[in-house]
Amino acid sequence: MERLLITGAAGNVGRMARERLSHLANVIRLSDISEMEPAKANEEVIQCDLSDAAAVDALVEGCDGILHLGGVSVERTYDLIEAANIRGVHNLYEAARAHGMPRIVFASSNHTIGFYPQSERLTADVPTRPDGWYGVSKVFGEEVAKMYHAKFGQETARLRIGSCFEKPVDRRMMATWFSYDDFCSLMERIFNVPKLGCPVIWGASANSCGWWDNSHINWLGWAPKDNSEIFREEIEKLPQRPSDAPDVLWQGGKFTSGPIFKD
Ligand code: NAI
Ligand code: 15L
Repeated sequence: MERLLITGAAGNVGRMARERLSHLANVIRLSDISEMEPAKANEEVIQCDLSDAAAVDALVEGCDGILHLGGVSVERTYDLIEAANIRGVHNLYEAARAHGMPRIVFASSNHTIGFYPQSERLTADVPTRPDGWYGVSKVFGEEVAKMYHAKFGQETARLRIGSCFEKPVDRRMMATWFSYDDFCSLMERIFNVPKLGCPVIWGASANSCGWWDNSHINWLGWAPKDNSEIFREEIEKLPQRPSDAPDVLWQGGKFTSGPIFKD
């Protein structure tokens, strides 16, 4: 690619992507509402609020790929979620439509299906069961991507990320962990495959106790390599959780029992 836009570049995954995915394009354009490290060689740094349509239009111009990580990433008030994840996604897709439809990776979340029990194994076509306003906003993003694909041919990887962190920190994350290496190898595939379409992709490593079936995207030629079992000993040292605790019952864990935030 000539120019890859990474939104949410000041965040957890964004900082990792900035470090590890610079080879994907000649220029990496980094954006966030928060301050970022100054631009290094081959980088552009542009502070931008995703809810500002004109700013997002200018941000997307000249990009031939977008890794859309920006937005509210946990449960918050409806207003905060609406600005970043609803209006923000609208602005991004409209900007993409105006500027040549660069391929998009939309960072969706397991909280689109949080109210499935941990005892179930899911394929990508199960109906969504969001576990809060955050999860609902990610369902919205996935549906916007689907609509823009059907209507205009806009390509998007609707990436339902489990838990993309250095390592799992609790028992639930043994199933949901998505290693940084596996995340990066997936980005390499998505941005290099000749035809992508608009698939839902489960963003998880090859965890032995995982819940999600990615066999529908075998054609992509991507297979995760890491397995959370290497952390099993460490995780088993943690105190046992009650069998009726939300993080033991539901795939979305604690998000399922969280409050509706009001300021
Ligand atoms: P994060 O919260 O660390 O990063 C998100 C970034 O978006 C932040 O730097 C924030 O300043 C920025 N942002 C928030 N509102 C904005 C706005 N109105 N305009 C512009 N930028 C705004 O989240 P993280 O962990 O890096 O996740 C990245 C993406 O992946 C998020 O969209 C999140 O929902 C999604 N995701 C992440 C998972 C994970 O395990 N890390 C799991 C599932 C989904
Ligand atoms: C998410 O969607 C969040 O962005 C992340 O912070 C984690 O909470 C993750 O899901 C998870 O479910 O572990």
